[in-house]
Formats: sequence, structure tokens, C-alpha cells
Amino acid sequence: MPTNFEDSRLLPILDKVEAGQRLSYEDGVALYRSHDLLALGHMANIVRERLHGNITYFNVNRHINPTDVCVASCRLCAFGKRVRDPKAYTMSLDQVWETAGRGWTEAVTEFHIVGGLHPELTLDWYCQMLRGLKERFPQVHLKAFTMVEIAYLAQRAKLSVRETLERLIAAGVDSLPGGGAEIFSERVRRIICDHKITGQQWLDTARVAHQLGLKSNCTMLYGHIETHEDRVDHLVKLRELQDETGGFVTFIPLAFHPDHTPLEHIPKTTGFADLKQIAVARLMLDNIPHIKAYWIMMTPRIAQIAQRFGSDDVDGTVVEEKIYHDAGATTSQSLRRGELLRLVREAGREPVERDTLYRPVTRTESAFTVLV
Ligand code: V47
Repeated sequence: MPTNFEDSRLLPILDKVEAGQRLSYEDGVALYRSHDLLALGHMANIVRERLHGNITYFNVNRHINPTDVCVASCRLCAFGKRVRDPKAYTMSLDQVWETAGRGWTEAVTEFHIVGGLHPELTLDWYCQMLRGLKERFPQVHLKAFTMVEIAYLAQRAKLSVRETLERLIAAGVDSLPGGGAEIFSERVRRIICDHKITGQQWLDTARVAHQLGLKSNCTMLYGHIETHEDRVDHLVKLRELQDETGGFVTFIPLAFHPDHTPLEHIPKTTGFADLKQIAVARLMLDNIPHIKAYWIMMTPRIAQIAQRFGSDDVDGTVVEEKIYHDAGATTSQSLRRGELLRLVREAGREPVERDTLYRPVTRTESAFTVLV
């Protein structure tokens, strides 16, 4: 098919994409600088269809946030609360287990569990929580704790990251979500999340997790004070670690939601910027299998269009979401399985329900089978 690029500076990059060659740091900056969104989408779609054909993945999952108490007080976040804040909450173990079973009747295949850095909850408490979930929901995959939470639990328990992860794995952790990476630039982190682990520590924690056989996701927070160069640097660092470990399954670009944060003056990202971010991620992260357009963050409308701009996943049913809704997200907190199917089909893609590790799931009304 003939290509009609408005931005002719992208043509050498198109040659590389067609030849399956790796894009350079400079290529990444050129992609971000271009306004030729259709050209970016065209190139990203080549890679996306080469990897996944016409399939778009989704899952039936439930988010659980056991506590919003957090010692970090990141400026980017509207979710975390001080331990003495009267609006803060911390679930008891029984409440976590009860929450896990609440919601849709559709059998979930994954619990996505993340929370604040609580100064009093111990590693043993989290291990008990995991064991209780496994006892009650043995068929459900536990995707739990960001690299930031792992590093904090290790520090509090006076254990290495490796030992901490070994205990969490023994208690039931099956994989790790991708949150907390923000943007690796230390200059930016000093402003948006100065009490969080460094970018290097996030990467080191992911490395150890992957060495122990855990798969994880990875993210990048964009649309605040970062530059194009900061974004490319972030993507290249993820790509380098992936060359080493192969442990990342999915990349999720996260658009900054400023409401109720100390950075409220920053304007929200636009649909154009969100689609460009999906496309650049697909083009730069040649070794990470999946690019997720998280519908809660992007809206179902943009997540759907993203299926033609490099993404092959829309995330899941979610059921209850706090982190983005505390920061002003106007999307609903859950979509039913049928709604996800329609969203994907109307984008001209073939929906495939997956488990956390992208194995196809077949289901009846209340039970599911993972095809292994
Ligand atoms: O860790 C926090 C970010 C993350 C804000 O692994 C914010 O499958 C925007 O990581 N505006 C949580 N972003 C979400 C996350 C995630 C979501 C869906 C799927 C997966 C996965 C992971 O959101 C946090 C932080 O990086 N965040 N506050 C905010 N105001």
C-alpha cells in the first residue's frame, strides 16, 4: 500500500520499521516531535499486526487497594493519604478477602493488588493476605505490589529485595503489576515523586523479580513536566532491561491525571497526545510483547482507537478503581465483559480473553478454563 507521509522526516524510520530494525534514541525523539499522527499510527500498526495480527486482548480482573495510607506523599498522586488523615482507610484482612469476592458474578481470573506505603503493615501481614486469597480463590492469578511497594517492604522487614520477593512468592504472588515507574529522570522525580525509590532502584527491583522467574508489567507516567527526551530515555531503559531479562510482558503508558494533586495546574493530556504515546511505545519497545491502552485512564473511546495505533490490549473489567478516580478520572470504574467485547469488535479487532500471562481463557457463565 502506498504511504503518504505528511512528515517526510519519518520516511527513514518507516524503512527501519518495515525491515524490523531497532529504532535509536534519536528516532524516538523524532517520533515524539512529529505531528504526523497518522504516519506514527501507520508504522505502529505494522509492528502491532506483525506481532498480534488482528487480535486485541482483554481480561476479567478486579483491582483491590488494601490501603491508601502512604508515607511517600508524591506530588503526582491524589490517592495516598497520611496515616492520621481522617479520610484514610486501611482494610482488615477479612475486608480484603471480602472485597475480593464482591462485584460482578463473572468469574475473575486476576486480582490486581496495589496500595500505599503503609508505615505499620508488615511483610507478614501481606503474606497472610496473599495466603488467604489463595485459599479462597485458588484459581485466581495474584498480580500484586509494584516495585516501589516491594522495595519498601524489604526496607521495613530489613531483608533484601530478593528475600522479600521469595517470601511473597511463597505466599502466593504470581506476577507484578507495572506501576510506580513514573519517569526515570531524576530531575523530574525530584519534583513529582521525591520520596519514592529512584528510577535505578525501580529497574534493579524489576531485574531481581525477573531473575526469580516472576513476570511483570512496566509503565511510564507522561503528560506532566517531562520532556520528549525524558520519555525516550525511559523507554530505552526499559528496552535495555528487557534485553537482559525478558521479564516484561506488557507496557502501559499512564497519562497524568492532575485533579486533587499538588500539580493540579498542569493541563490534562489530549486524545492526540495519548494516541501518539501508544504509537511511540509500540515502535520503541520492540522487545516487549504487549502495549496496553488502559481504558480507565484513556477512556474507552481512545482505548478503542488505540487498537489501530499500536496497542493490542485494553486491560479488563477492573470493577473498582481508586487511583485514577481520586485524581479526577471521569470514566466508569468497571466495564462488563460484554462491553469490552463490543468495544474491541467495533474497532474491527478480534477480542480474545486472556489470563494475566496471555493464555486464552474459555468460559461458561460462572467458570473459566485457561488453555495451557
Ligand atoms: O503506580 C498515580 C500512577 C499507577 C496518578 O500492571 C497516576 O497491568 C496518573 O500502575 N495520574 C497505578 N497516574 C496504575 C498502574 C496500572 C494500571 C493498570 C494496569 C497496570 C498493570 C498497572 O498510576 C501508579 C502511578 O504510577 N499514578 N497517580 C495520577 N494522578
